[in-house]
Amino acid sequence: MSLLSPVEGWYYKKVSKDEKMWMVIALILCLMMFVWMIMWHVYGKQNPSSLTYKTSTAEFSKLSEAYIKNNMVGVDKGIPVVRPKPNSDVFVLAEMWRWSPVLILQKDQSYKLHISSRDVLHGFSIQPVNMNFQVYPQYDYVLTFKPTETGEYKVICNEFCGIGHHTMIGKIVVIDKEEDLKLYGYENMKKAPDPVVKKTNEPLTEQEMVLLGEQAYTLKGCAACHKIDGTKELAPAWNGLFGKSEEVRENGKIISVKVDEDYIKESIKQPQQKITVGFEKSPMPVFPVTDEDIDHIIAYIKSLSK
Ligand code: HEC
Ligand SMILES: [Cu+2]
Repeated sequence: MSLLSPVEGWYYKKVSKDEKMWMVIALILCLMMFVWMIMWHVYGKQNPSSLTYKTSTAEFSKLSEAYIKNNMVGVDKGIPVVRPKPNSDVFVLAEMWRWSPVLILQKDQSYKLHISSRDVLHGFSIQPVNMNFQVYPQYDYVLTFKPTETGEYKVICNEFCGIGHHTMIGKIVVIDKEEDLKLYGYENMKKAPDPVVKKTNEPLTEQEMVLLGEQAYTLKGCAACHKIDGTKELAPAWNGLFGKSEEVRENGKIISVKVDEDYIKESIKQPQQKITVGFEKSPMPVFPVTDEDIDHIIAYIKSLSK
């Protein structure tokens, strides 16, 4: 019971005319907006035309890697560049911390983008047009996409995904004519490493090993963190790495090691064993690379220290 009991029958009091009018107006507004929710879906082109399939990270990685390897026309700062054919299926892989590949698309042509993540949740956000799609691991999100204006669009990640989140900036370039490539600096792109065809029984030459290593660096995602220009924001740089002594933390103690084949192998297979000083807070995840890949990568890292 409250201290003062309300006057008997207060709720029977008649609603005033003004109040009634506002209630009716509010009701009409609510109904109008309700109807528009449905109309926008049909007329407003608000909802993306998309399908979603279940996949696995391993399967999607394999598909996208094979797709990129076969369609690569160049490399832009360690990220493969692909120029898909109109109406084709295009694979886009999100991973800590990059979008791969860079896409060169033709204006007014349709493409079927398959987008998925290799690790955690990312957000595929095309700027400045502000189109946003969530990218989950284990789901293949199929987005039918038709660019209608030329230009260079940034793909940023709008789900916080770790220490390198802010560096996760991809690129979609939409061109109309062949000359447009010049506007974006793609007219003489760095050529994709030549695919090396193994001759029977003959061991690969050093040069071929280095090429395959560079290809693995680009395709397997190492380039997302490891740079070859000396910058080491997210991970140790690979240039000048081979043969140098480095401070690492092993079982809590700081020791000095020489970077050689064995150390590189161990760093890739058991990244947590010896953690490079300065990167203790974000050690490297384990990547699915084969022993063969590792040999190629070692050859590539060696070639960057000559
Ligand atoms: C998500 C970021 C990230 C990616 C992607 C990544 N690394 Fe690393 N890597 C690191 C960090 C951070 C370190 C240093 C800390 C440590 O030792 O774990 C490191 C260390 C290394 C080292 C030892 C270098 C040194 O100076 O001690 C090697 C070799 C290496 N990574 C190879 C690779 C290879 C090969 C790939 C691709 C298959 C790769 N990394 C992908 C983050 C990354
Ligand atoms: Cu992200």
